[in-house]
This record gives sequence, C-alpha cells and structure tokens, in this order.
Amino acid sequence: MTASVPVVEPDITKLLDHLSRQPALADRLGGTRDLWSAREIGDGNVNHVFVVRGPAGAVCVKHAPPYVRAAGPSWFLTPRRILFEHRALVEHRRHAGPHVPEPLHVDPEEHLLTVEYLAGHSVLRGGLAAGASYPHFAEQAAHYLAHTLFFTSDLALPAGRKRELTSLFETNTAMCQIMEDMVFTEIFLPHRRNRWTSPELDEDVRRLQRDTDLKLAVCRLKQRYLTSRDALLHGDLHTGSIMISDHSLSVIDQEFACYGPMGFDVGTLLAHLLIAYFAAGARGPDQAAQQDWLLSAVEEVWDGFRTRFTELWRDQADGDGYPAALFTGAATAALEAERQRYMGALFTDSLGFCGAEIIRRIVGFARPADFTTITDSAKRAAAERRALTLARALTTTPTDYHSVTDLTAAARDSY
Ligand code: SR1
Ligand code: MG
Repeated sequence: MTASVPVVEPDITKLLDHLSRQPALADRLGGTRDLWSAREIGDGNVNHVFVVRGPAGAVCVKHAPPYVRAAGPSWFLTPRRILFEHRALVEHRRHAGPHVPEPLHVDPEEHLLTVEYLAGHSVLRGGLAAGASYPHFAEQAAHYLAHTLFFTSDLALPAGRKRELTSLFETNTAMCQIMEDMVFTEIFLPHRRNRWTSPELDEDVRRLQRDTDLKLAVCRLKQRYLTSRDALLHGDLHTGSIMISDHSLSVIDQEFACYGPMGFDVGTLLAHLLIAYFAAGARGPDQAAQQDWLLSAVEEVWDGFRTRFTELWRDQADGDGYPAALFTGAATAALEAERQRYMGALFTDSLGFCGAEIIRRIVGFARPADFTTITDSAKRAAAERRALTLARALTTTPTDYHSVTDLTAAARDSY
C-alpha cells in the first residue's frame, strides 16, 4: 500500500479553537481559551485522544485521522468512523447510562468527538497489568452488556424501530471489515500484518494455519458476524475500551459499533479477561490472587449478564420478538424454557467468539499490551501457548462447556 494521505499531526491550537467555538464546551472548561491546556492521552490503535483542562473542568476530545493511528497514512481509514461512534454512544447511553460517557459534541467536518472527561478512571487493561482487581467490575460489566444488548434487540424494540436503528449502523463498513479481516481471516494466511512471538510460536502458528477444523469453526463465527442483526454491539469490547475506578465503570471507543451477534461483545470481553489471566501467570506466582480474581470475574460477568438479561426479558419485553400474547396461561412455562435455551445458545456463541478473539490477539496485528509487555519471550510464549490451546478448544468445541465454571476450570487446568 502506498501513502495516499498526509500525516495529520494532532494540532492543539486547532483543537482549542474548535472548543472555543462551542459555547457549551467552553463553559464546561471555564475561563478563557488561553487558560486551557490539552494533552494527548490515547494509546489505542485507531484514533488520537486528548484531555483538555480549563479552570472549571475538563473534557475528552477524540480525533479520527483519515488512517489507522498505529499504522500511519499508508493505511487509509475513513474518518467518518467518528459519526458511528457518536451514534452508538447516544444509543447505548440511553440504556446503560451509568456505564457510557456523555457525548457532548460531534463535528462531522473536523472528525472530532467531545465526551465527558472521566475523572479518577483509568484504562482497565493498564490496571490489570499493574496487578489490580476491582470489586464492582463484574456486576457493572454485566449490567452494561445486558442493557445495551437487550434494549437494542427485537426482544425490546418494535420491528420498525429495530430496522431503523439497524440501518443507521449498516454502513460502518470499513470498521466491520477490519474485524472481518483481522479476527476471522488474516491470521490463517501468510498475511503481512501478522506477528507473533517468534521463533518460539512459529510451529504453533504453522499448525494453526493448517488446522481445517479451526478454520471451519472460525468461518462459521464469521458468518454469524456478517449476517446476524441481534443487537447493537460495541464491536470491540476489550479491556482497553473500559475505563474504571473503584466505584465506576465506563465503556469507551464505540467506533466499531454495528448490529451483530450478541456473543461477539460477550465473548470479546471474556477473551480479554482470560488474556489478562494468562499474562498474569507469566508475571510470576505472586499474581495468583489476581488470577483467581480474574476467573471469578469471568464467572460473575457471565452469570450477572445471564441473570439480568433474563430478568429484562421477563419484565420489559415490549419488542416484536416472542410476542407475550402468544404465551399466556400454561404456555408461560414454555416461554421460560425458551429463555433458558436462548441463553444457552448465546453462551455457546460467546465461547466461540471468545476463542477466536484470543487467537487473533496472539497471531495478528493488534497484539495486546498484556502479552507484549512480558519481556521474557520464553515466558510470553508459554503464556500465549496456554491461551491458544484453550482458545482452540473454545472455538472448535464450544458445546463441551456446559456452564461458565467449565470454562474457568479449563483455564485453571491449563497449568
Ligand atoms: C486497525 S485496528 C486494529 C485493532 O485494534 C482495535 O482495538 C480493534 O480490535 C482492531 O481489530
Ligand atoms: Mg479502540
């Protein structure tokens, strides 16, 4: 690929000019423009993120350059992704308000999105790498997942509204294609973007790329991602997309939002908790308590999600899916059994996506800091190999796991 667009250096002056033109944002910062300061804080693959502080407060401003930040101008990426992120923020905040930051302004020309500044929060991935655990994480993450997925699905929405909402995200094509390529395809080919811990994992990767059962299972999942319109997904729900404090959790970076299979969001989050678990194991035996906490978080996220989602379905199912009028009297028990079946199928889907996400984070372009910061390559490779083995089993034989404790037991048995 050749360079087709210039590097867009983050221009602090333009950023402050932009904020000063928006009275509500200027008020939030307080004082005059010369008293404001901006600092880049983002470390994500895709965009630039700044915190801007003034005498009265702070805001967070995201800039989408016309390329992938981590790759530079040679990899064009539509800056219109910022509009999909804004739409998803608005929609998800309607349903999971405490766990989604307030969008304050979007500028479709400059590709700038301003959201509330999350004081006292840090990126979950960084906290986990530093050995932290968070007492309310699982309950808050489960609430976020249940509310965003349920209330954007056919269980909660009349069909007309659901179709309207689906259509608003159908053209987030470029971002979805990144996932279609990176999660489900490239890692099985000798693609220029692939990287892994080499030479330690060379043979593992060769085996994986010849593994027809695995490739079929991943293609089945890709087909689900391409065709399902279950709910409005975050679309990239890893631990770097979660801001956390001791009391609060907020989900950011919705630029990959699209309608898709619910298991994609659930599975991605479980994958990154397991990645943190295996990475902690490589950092040493003193991480055992955090590893225990991570596995209990896996269990509590799934159990909390399943419980809350099912409650919402019992109490607030105003959508066109499963019309209540069809299940009165003795038939209510059949509907309840159907809810349990639905959640079982969603669990199986989630495990498949969980495995696929773990694999692509070990073999693909976007390797997570959990692993890459392990400087001893032998230890890193050993942790990644354990994760790969579990991930392959999750993806190819997800129905072998009947409950979430089967999953956490398998993670423990990796040692
Ligand atoms: C080009 S972006 C690479 C990856 O980073 C994001 O976090 C997404 O997961 C994407 O796949
Ligand atoms: Mg991101």
